[in-house]
This record gives sequence, C-alpha cells and structure tokens, in this order.
Amino acid sequence: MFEKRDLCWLLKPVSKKQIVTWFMEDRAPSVTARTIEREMPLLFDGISRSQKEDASIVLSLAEEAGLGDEGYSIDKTEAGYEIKGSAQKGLLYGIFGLHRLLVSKKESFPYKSIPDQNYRMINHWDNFDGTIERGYSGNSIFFDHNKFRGDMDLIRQYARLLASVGINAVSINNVNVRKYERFFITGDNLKEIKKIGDIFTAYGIRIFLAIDFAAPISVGKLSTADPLSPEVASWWRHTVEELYSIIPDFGGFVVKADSEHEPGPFTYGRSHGDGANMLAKAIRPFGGIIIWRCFVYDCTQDWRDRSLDRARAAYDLFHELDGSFDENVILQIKNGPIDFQIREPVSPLFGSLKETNQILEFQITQEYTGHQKDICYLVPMWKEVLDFDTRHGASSLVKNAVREYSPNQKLSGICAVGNVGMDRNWTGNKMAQANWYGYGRLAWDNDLTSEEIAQEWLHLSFDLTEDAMKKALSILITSRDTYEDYTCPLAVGFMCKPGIHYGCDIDGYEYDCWGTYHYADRDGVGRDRTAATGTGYTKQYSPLKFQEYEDINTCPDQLLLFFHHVPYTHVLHSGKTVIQHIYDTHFDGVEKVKEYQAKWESIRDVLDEDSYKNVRERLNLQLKNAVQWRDQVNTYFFRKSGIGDEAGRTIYN
Ligand code: BDP
Repeated sequence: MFEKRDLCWLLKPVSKKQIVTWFMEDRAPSVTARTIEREMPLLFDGISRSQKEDASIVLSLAEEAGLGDEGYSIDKTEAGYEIKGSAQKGLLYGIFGLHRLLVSKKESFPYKSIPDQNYRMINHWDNFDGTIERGYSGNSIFFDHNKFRGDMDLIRQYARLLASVGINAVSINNVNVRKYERFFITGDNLKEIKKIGDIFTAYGIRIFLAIDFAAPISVGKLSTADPLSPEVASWWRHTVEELYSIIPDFGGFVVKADSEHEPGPFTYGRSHGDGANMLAKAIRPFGGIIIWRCFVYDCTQDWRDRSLDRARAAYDLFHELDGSFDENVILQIKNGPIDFQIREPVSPLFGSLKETNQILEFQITQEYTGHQKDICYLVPMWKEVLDFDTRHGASSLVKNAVREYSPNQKLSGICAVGNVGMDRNWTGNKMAQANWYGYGRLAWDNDLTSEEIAQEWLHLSFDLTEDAMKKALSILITSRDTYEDYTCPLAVGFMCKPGIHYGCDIDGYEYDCWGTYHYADRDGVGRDRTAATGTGYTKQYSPLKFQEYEDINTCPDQLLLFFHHVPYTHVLHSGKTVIQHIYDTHFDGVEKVKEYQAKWESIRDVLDEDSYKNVRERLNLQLKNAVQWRDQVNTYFFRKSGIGDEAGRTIYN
C-alpha cells in the first residue's frame, strides 16, 4: 500500500456505492495486467474482483478499430462501466481515465480517448549526488549521495502518477552527464537501473539514460570518442549489448552534445549526423532509440564575435541535416530558439524539418518561470506552442508537424524536463503539481483547454466549493501572464540573475557571452533579428512567418523585442508606447499577485491545512519577487529613457 505523501490527483478514491466489484479476463496476465490488479482497489476504494455477471466495472481486451496500443473507450452499462482497450496498456490508461472522469465530475459516456502523440516523455535532470539541476522541490527521488536511493515504493508512486496522466517514457539522469553518471551504462549500476526500469515497465513507461558522448574515453579508457572510429563504434556496441542483456526493455539514450561544454562530434570535425547515427547503429539491434537534443550552441562564441545570434544556432545546424538521420534517431527540439523563457517565438525547426523523427521539448521545472516559488501555470504557454501555425505545408500546426513530418510517427511526440523531487508534495509549490499533471494531460490530448486541465487538477486535488473553484482557477489561468507582466517585457528574455535564474538582474547577462541580450540604451530596447538590418534570424521561418516577424508593423506585440530594436516611444498595436507598456505591466503584475494572496486567503476554509500554508508561504515569496522586478525594471527603463509614467505612479530612482 502506498504511503500518503501529500494530496495528489490519485489519492481520492472513487467511493460510489455502485462500484463494488470488477472483472478482467486475463488471457495472459502481463506486467500491465498485474498493475491493473494492484490499481483497481486503490482507485476505486477497496473494490474487489468478482464474476463478470456481478461486476460493475468490466475491463475487456477487445480489438477495436483505431484504439491502437494505448487508446481506450469507456461505456456506461446497466451494471456500471465497461472499459475497452486493444492492448493491456490501453486498459491501464482506461482505469485511470475512469477514475479521473468520476472524481473530476466529467461523466459523459461513451468516452473514447486515444493519445495524440506517441512519445510522451519526462526528462529528469537528476544527478547521482542527489541534487537536481534546476530542481526546486528537494533532492532526487532516484539518487542520494552517489548511491541509488532505493526507495522503490516512492518510485512506484511516481510511476503510477506518471501513467495516470499518460506518460510513457522517462529518462532518469541529467543531460549534463557528470562524473559518476557516466558509469550508469555499465556494471552494477545497470542492476539498479533495472530495478527502477521494472517498476516503470509495469506502468507502461520505458526508461532512458542520458549519456556522455565521450564515454568511450571517460568510461572505456579509449583515446578517442570519434564517432567514425571503428574502435569507438565497437565499444558502444559492446556497451549496449551488456546493457540490454540486463535491461531488455531499455528505451535508449538521450544525448546533449557540443553544447554548454558537453563533448560531442565537433571535437573530431564530425557532424551531429555522424554522432547520432553511430550510436543509433549500436542500439538498433535491440530496438533502442537515440534521442539527440537540438539545444546545441557555442556558449563562448560571443567572446569572439558579438554579432552572432544564439537564436539561430539550432536551425543553422540541424536544418541542413534533415533526412540524414538513421530511422531510430529522434531529434529533440526546445519549444523556442533560446531557452525556456516566459515568452519566446516558436523554434523555426518545427515545420521546416520534414524528414526527421522529432519530439518537442518543454520545461515543466520552473527554471526561468519562478522556481516553483512563484505560481506560473505553464499549460497556456504550451498550448500556444502546440497550436502555432508554422505555415509549412499541410501539417503546419506544431502539434501536427512533429508527428506528421516524422518519417516514423511512432518515434515522435513531446517531452519535458520534470519538476518533482523529495518534497512531500512532490513539486515544492503545491500549485506546481498542476504543471506536471497538465503536461501529461496535454501531451496525451493536445486539444484540451488550459481551463479544462486546471479544473480537472483542482477537482482531483481539493474539495472546493463552486466559488472557491472559480477563484483557484482564476489564479492558475492568469498566472503565466502575471509572471510575464512583472518580469521580462515583450519577449526580451533573460534579465534574471545569472546562474540561478531567479530574481531580477537586468544587465546580469548583458555584457557576458551567453547570447541573451536586451540591447537597452538611451534610445531604445530589443534585439534586431531581422534580415534587413539584424541577425537574419527571421529568415529561418517559412516565407509567411518571415514576413510577419520581419515587418515591425505586423510583428505581434508580445514578441516585439525578440525581433526588433525599437525606440521607447514606439507605439504598440495596443496603442501604448513601449515604455508605458513596461510601466503598466509591471505595476499590474504586482497588483495581481496581491489579488492572488487575497483569493487564497478567502478560500482557506475549504483547503487542507498543508496546501493552504504551502501556497500562502510561496505567494509571500512571489510578492517579494514581483515587487523587486517591478521596481528594478521600471527604474532601469526610466533612467535609460528619461520618460516618466503617464499615470504618475512612483518609480524609485
Ligand atoms: C538551460 C539550463 C541548463 C541546462 C540546459 C539544457 O540553464 O542548466 O543544462 O538548459 O537544456 O535551461 O541542457
């Protein structure tokens, strides 16, 4: 039985009187069937198995057109419910689905659900010492002081939460592979990884590892990691063979190469195609996958030439490699061209890559979006990305492009950097659970609305009155805009404290080498990325999007400073000048956080004590953060521009 960590969306069992028994015909009880056995009484309050005739939930494995391996349907019958799946995994998702529908009061049958994306993955950035890169919820659930933590119950709880929202792949270690993690692919470590993998497998989740591209040197003691060297290829073959002899259902490798000081094929004058394909060939006989990240840029280039543009890097490198990757390679592309900012345009690789398997990468952990101190519900941002029209061909929406333009659609989908840790409520800020839950739900069903998802999560997590539901929902739904309001205006990005990425430091990165500049001076602000006078980044889009972004008159306000350098007096489509927009949003942002505090206080009575206190404490931190951002940003731009606030509010100087 699972220890109760904190209210999570599976901890409310359905206790409808009519649900008393269940039935499943097990032709060949598989791992997933055993998981279903385990889950049914947990989800449906003590329910036990009985004869089909008396059963109120019947699970039938029946070939049904279009359901595929993972889809399911639920029908209401006289006796109760019938869940159908063409495979056991579908039934597993079906019981989680029924639980969700009943608890979140969305009963509407018949109900059918088939995932929109095939890969629905989470990347952990967990280190073996137990820390988590960009983790804000305590230490790793997998590792502790360079040992495997070994808390299998905890991992099982995690796996069931993941499966309940449809996640089917997880990589467990940091993409920046440090000293000890390099050895994950060998020896006794594999036995430990298998234990974790077995739990995941039971919940239909495949396990992946991030690897060090230079492992032939660091682990194998070879003199090179050149992907075209026969001894390197053979080292990887043997390593992979050993790995699969221990973990036969292992998913594959995630690779960050030639980026932020990680090693890669460039060291040997080879391309990323050479690097990825060499690994792909080694792992292919075992059914493994290479997930190769496109977050590749030279983080020292600006010391040599400030006119280069980091935003261009991924497209410049990978676009010309389209079609040259082996069939078991997937490219993993961050949603934007820079790095998970509160607002960025969509990466120009989407839609333009047409012959390469691809997955879209989001970040659930709130690195640049408030460290899970500030509430920032990210589903609205992710939806914008999925619904973005690249204007490339027939499947031009990002959600369709990643699938339809992947030669093997089974090897396409979405992944995201996870946000859980050892904190009792998993995510530090209770409200950040909504991002984790929401990510899974959205990756499965791309057409759910942000409101629907937030509402589901609130129903599953609390017992709210109608009024309290409205208030909590309004906090979540507006929180991304609020965070944007008090932080970086008009997609200018960064302006955060270097290194930690929380709190305001407007010039923190400005004169450094990281390629993330706002170019604010006495006349104006923003990076000119146009083809006419700037870095030419706009050219990476389809002709229609290029025109839209290139022309200052059609470029959306929200993205203005990402694409253009404009005077402070430039008038936005909204009718406001840029400087007035900066002042207004920053004053508003702080007021909104105060409203959140008042709303949270007003629903105190219907909240459990832990959640009430947890979010109250975080809201206090959020207010402090928002005030600091407001004052620094407003003062900074007042000093640069010399233009005051039309409304005459106080700007500290
Ligand atoms: C950036 C993080 C850095 C990660 C990197 C990545 O600051 O810690 O290693 O992304 O995606 O956002 O590899």
